[in-house]
Amino acid sequence: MAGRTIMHIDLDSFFVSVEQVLNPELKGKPVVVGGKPDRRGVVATASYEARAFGLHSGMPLATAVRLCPEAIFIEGNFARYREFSRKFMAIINEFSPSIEPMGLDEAYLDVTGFESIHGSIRQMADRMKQRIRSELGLCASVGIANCKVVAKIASELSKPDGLLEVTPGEEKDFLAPLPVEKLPGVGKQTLKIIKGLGVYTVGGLSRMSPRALKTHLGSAGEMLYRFANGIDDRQVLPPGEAKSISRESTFGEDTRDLSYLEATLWVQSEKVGADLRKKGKQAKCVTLKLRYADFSTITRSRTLNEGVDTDRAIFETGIGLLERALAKEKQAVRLIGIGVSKLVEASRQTMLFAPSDRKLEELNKAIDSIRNKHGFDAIHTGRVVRLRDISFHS
Ligand code: TTP
Ligand code: MG
Repeated sequence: MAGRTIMHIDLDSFFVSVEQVLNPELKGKPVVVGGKPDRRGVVATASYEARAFGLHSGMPLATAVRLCPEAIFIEGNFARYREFSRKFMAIINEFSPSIEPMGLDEAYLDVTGFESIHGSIRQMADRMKQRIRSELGLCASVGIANCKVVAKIASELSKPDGLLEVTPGEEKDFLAPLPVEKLPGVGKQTLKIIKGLGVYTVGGLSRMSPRALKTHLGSAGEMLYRFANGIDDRQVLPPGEAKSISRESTFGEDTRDLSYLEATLWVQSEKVGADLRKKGKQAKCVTLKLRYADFSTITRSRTLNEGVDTDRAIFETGIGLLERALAKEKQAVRLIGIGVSKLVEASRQTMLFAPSDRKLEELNKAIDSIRNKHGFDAIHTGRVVRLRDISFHS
């Protein structure tokens, strides 16, 4: 995926900064949001003045007050943070319609080609930072790179009030000296395993063989290998452009009754199919999820040559996967779910449908329109009689 430009933007000490805007007396002081220090609980965030004393998110409040007794402790007001977050997202959304918000105070933007509007991507980032400062009173840090993972690390390293651009081609050199825990996805457990291999830097990780990483870390190992080498094909996905649609249900009692499992799968397929058609998409992959009585969980996927969006196609693919899975496993099932992914735009005009498929499509449309008007339960197809006691959650 050559030639993309990705921006990652993240507000500095977000909760605390909002408090400082609302009460300017707090500016320039060590401030902690998370609760009063006589309470149990942890630091949600600390101002950079407080971080100088070693305070950080997740630290017990009792420790924070010991390290920095003069810090001002605030309970916090989540509704206010949400309001600032909404305005922040609205500002960056004016710069690009294609943003992917991550939590309250950060977002990715695909800004490929935007230099023609702003002179350079750096200038674009400067303008965004200025607007956020003048309209919200908040400071943002920005990372610019050819992929998400490098852009995110760049914004983090540039903090506070930073702007760091990684020149295309220099991703690996930029990452190499960093400690491995800077890579997203490296939690405590993973870090322990990686250090056990004698690897401490991202550069060290990038020189491992991908096979060895897979052996020690499973599929996460493959991802970390790519990240360590500055390779990350993940797209910027605006909300609503979901990558997958799924439904799952947990049974009141574990079961191996095939007709019961099938009936559940049918209702789920109808819901997934309806969502898919509402979005105008078709799916090229169907995934079945099963959790057994001992809580072990498996997923089984089938990739299809053509995109599908009928309930029947989703259901039948799911049943095939179910039968194969149950043939290998004797335990009862406690959870079943079905999902679709690899979504593509529905392109009916160019597809040749067998007459029976076209009938199915019409049937689905008719059922969708009844349910849009009167709710999902307004109409039931034959398979759901036995399902009254299952509660669905998506
Ligand atoms: P972050 O962006 O991780 O942290 P931050 O904005 O406070 O500081 P900076 O980006 O400059 O390093 O998280 C955003 C907000 O999310 C943060 O202000 C408070 C909240 N948060 C928690 O409540 N608990 C946590 O463990 C973390 C990491 C964040
Ligand atoms: Mg932040």
